[in-house]
Amino acid sequence: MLDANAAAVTPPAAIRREDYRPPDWLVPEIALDVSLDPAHTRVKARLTVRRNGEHRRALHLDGDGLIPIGVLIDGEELHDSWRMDGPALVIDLSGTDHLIETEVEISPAANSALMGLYESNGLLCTQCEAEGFRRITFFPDRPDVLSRYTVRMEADKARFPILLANGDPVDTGDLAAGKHYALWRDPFPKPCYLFAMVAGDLVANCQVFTTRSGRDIDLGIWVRAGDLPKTDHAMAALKASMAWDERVYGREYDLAIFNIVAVSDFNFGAMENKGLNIFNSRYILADPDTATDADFDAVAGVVAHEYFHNWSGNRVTCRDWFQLSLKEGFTVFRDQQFSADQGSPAVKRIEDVRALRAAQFPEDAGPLAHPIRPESYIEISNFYTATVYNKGAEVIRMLHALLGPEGFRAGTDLYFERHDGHAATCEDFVVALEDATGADLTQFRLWYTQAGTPRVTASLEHDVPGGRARLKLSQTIPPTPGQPDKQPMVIPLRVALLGERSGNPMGPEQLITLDASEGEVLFDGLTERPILSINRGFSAPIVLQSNRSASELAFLSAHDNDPFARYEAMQQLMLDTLIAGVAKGGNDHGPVIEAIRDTLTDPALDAAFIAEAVLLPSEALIGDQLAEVDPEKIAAVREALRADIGTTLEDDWRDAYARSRANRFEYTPTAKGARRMHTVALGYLAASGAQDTARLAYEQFAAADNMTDRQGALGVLANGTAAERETALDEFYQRYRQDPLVLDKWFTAQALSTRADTPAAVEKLSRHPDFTIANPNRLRSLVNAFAVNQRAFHDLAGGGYRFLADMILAVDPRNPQSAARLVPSLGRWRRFEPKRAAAMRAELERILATPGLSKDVLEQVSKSLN
Ligand code: B3K
Ligand code: ZN
Repeated sequence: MLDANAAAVTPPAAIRREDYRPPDWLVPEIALDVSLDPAHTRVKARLTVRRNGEHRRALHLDGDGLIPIGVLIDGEELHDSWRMDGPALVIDLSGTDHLIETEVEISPAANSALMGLYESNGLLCTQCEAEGFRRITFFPDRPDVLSRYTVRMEADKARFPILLANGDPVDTGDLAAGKHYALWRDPFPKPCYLFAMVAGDLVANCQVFTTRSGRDIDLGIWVRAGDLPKTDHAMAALKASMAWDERVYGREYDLAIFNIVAVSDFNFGAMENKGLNIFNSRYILADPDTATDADFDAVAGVVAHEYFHNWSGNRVTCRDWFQLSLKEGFTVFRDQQFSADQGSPAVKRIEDVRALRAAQFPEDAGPLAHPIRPESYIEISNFYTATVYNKGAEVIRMLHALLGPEGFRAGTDLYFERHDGHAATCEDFVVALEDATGADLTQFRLWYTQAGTPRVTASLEHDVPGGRARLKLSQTIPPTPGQPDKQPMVIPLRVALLGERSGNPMGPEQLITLDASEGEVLFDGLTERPILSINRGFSAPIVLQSNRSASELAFLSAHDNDPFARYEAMQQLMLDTLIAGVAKGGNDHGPVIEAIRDTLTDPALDAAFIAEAVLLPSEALIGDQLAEVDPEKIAAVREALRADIGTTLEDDWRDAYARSRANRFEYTPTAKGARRMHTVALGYLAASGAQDTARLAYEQFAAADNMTDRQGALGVLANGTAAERETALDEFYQRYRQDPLVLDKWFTAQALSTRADTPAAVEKLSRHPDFTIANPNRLRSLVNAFAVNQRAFHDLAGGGYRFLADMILAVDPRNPQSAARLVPSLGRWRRFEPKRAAAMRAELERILATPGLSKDVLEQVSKSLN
């Protein structure tokens, strides 16, 4: 029950997918004339509007916080013809075609929500997706209204020497009083969420990319002067993405110019505005001294993702926001394929699946579960989720598996051809795949409508003398909010049987499709006892329950010829061992330790893979397997296994540590693998309690010529109590205090610490002079990191829940999106043992009882309490 105060809060009405109606008015052309100034920016807009269909409805222009200074209808001030309806401007029009002119004044400097036009570090920039354009000017702010944009920008030349917008530059010139202007035109009709504008003192890394049809594209990555040396990696990734999209999807870039701007205050990773991507600087800036290998990978992945949106998102956009996964799921799949092609496909798949299990599976099992195409929302910003993005990508991956690479490519070709220049739906995408291949995807569509992670049970029975085996499969999909009953889904499972004696696969891998509640597959011609390898490559985003024993899992972890399946077998073996420890209080560490030893010493494996395979599942993932989470118990059981692995294999870890030491930084897959192994081995040495670990870690920290080794060592030290810990933290702080992206790492290392005093340390860090809730990266580096540190955040005596709720309440008035992103950590209260569950729920109720909450936080909190 909610308390009386909380119950009085009614969340704003939900918007429903089934209520979609085409726009009443189209806007074929828009001309903006923007006079930029941090405190007083004037925006004049000229819209040519056209009545869409036979109706008499007024023109409805969305606005958010805008006051019209002037409104002209076909050049005239017709005061009786327009009115404000809440934040929107409503205009009565008699004909089919009209010219509407409006003028407003906005203050980028006062915009702390970072939506619309805002100031970041002396720069003026925009973020319009999903509904930020209405904070700049009155407009039908919906993705199915596509317009040609002309943008004239005017600003003080000394302060804002660079003026950028979408499309092609048409004209520039000087004006009186130290001002100048730039005129940009974007020939491609686009929805307003793709509008962008940047003004500032920037320099560019400029290079040229020649497309396969021989067109030269001017590429520019714009940053503050000192950051230019850190842009080469992003530039290389951009060129690689452009070539990759031509080769793999047949997609060529269209404008003559492609610009990227890095900004320090940004609500998420980056934004695919047409011809002018705007990035959180953490996904552009990288050099070996300040960025880890993971950062380098993330830069390349996000640059590729935003670039790929030029086709999957911009040329073909979304009809409405329920279709978000049309562009996001598909584009995540595309960036995953790209990254796999650039490095190790197996390690990339492991990383992607780990991310899915860490972020999406809990979402699918909690109060905020929704299908990849949601049916309703209160605030669309809350639906940029792991479900829409990452599960969305898994759905596309299954289509790729079912249709095969050629069929899939024929389908995407048809999709791009058919819908180019239009706003499309997920249904359009599926229909294009069907039309191109003849496949029937009727039942597959359930992946778009049903939430929840399917549970698949697999058991193999065999009759070796008869040479036969029978694989029995069944599926259930747990209930999720609003969806108590589910229908069976189409689940593609890559399956192989391995011979226990030979260690070899018996026959080729098969793609088995389970599309009913139960299924059965027969194998014959077997010559030895078979061991089941299933959901290889994680062919379906499911939870697999199988009756495979510890020795079978250990066998697969050593012999499976699918590297991902080897990793999975090891993970399952570890999970089974850990869960037995939590549930029964006792477990046998032997099989895990032996399997790790075999992996560590297998000469056929590369270091990058080994380093992933030997890591234990996170505390959170262990909790996800249990009916009721007790974080202390989980941490204790996991620590005990870690210590045992560290101690029993100490010599192997020392060997691995010594073997993976590098002399000089190189950015190659082999060198990256070695660095990863180096820190993983150090971590296990620390877990063993070996006396010299702190010294080794500090030496690694001090001698490192790159951030991967330095941050790795700092992370290990941060968990301990040695004197070297404070020394390293101090040195790190002194060295990097001027570099915000690196200082974020300093906050995160402490927020992720396994030490008992972490809650108090985090509380103290939140009062550190370098901490600020105004910068989303800094907020995330401390607060989001703490909220995923299961043992620290859920330490009952630590006050973590109150701390997080206070943060949500402090951030919400300035930046609702940032605040709402903190809610799910508390929202999972039902998963925890009763004391913690009650304490978490009480904080949610306290938030809900606070007057003036944003729609963003209100939606997340009220759904979490339902
Ligand atoms: N499309 C943007 C995300 C916008 C988030 C708005 N709340 C970045 C991306 O997914 O590429
Ligand atoms: Zn995207």
